[in-house]
Amino acid sequence: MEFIDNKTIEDFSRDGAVLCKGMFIDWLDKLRIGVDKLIENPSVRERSYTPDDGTAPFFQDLVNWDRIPEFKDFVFKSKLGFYASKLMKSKQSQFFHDHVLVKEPGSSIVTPWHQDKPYYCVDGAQSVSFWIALDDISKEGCLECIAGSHLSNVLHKPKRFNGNDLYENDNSEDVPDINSNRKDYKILSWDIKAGDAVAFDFRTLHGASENVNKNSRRRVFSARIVGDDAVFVDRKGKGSPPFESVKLNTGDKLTGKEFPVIYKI
Ligand SMILES: O=C(O)CCC(=O)C(=O)O
Repeated sequence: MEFIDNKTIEDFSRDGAVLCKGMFIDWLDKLRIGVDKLIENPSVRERSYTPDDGTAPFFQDLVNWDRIPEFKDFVFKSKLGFYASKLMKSKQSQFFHDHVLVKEPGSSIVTPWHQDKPYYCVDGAQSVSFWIALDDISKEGCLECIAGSHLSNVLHKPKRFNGNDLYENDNSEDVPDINSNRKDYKILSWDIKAGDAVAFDFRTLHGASENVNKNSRRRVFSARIVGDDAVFVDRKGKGSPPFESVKLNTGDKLTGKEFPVIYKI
């Protein structure tokens, strides 16, 4: 099946987000096994939140592709890099990182509106995250993306999902109060089936509700990829994820074993 046609590429360029139906359905079992292994044995980067209201936790962990074989297989053996190249209009795809987000049944933790780029040590206009659903997710519980927000040239202040600032002395603009003014925005969201992916640009404003489903988990594997124009940027803080082993300077081409090339024309 052809998952990315010209319309998908146009929609992604214009809106900064597009739904790719069934794109990774063949990888569901593997990714689910990988998530189970990760929860059993999380990394030092795990950042989970337990709500005060007694509802279930929100598990998060990042950069585990190199130690969870199922994730490594997915990154190198699936068509992830090929799809990313098409969407980014890039000759090559470089893996940036993986991010697992599991909202357990009924978890009340909301993902606040944010852009990913200000968290990251990478600059460039060619980027895509595939937010891959490992469970069916109704539209009310789906990732929401603001159409066109990737083109605004504004990078909003990154915060931890608990509201704490990511960087000290960060004077950048706060994310606007989107929820109080939802009618002013074109908000994209979808009814999602397990195996669907939402592809979105690192600059796109996005967020997600609590797990509206009391009976099922909301497991997501997010795969982040950059294109030909990716360069390292030092944002003067640890960033998220932190890449402590990377010793590049601002403006250097993003290279190193941390960021493998996974597709090249
Ligand atoms: O799944 C979520 O709750 C948020 C996902 C997200 O922010 C991301 O993948 O960048």
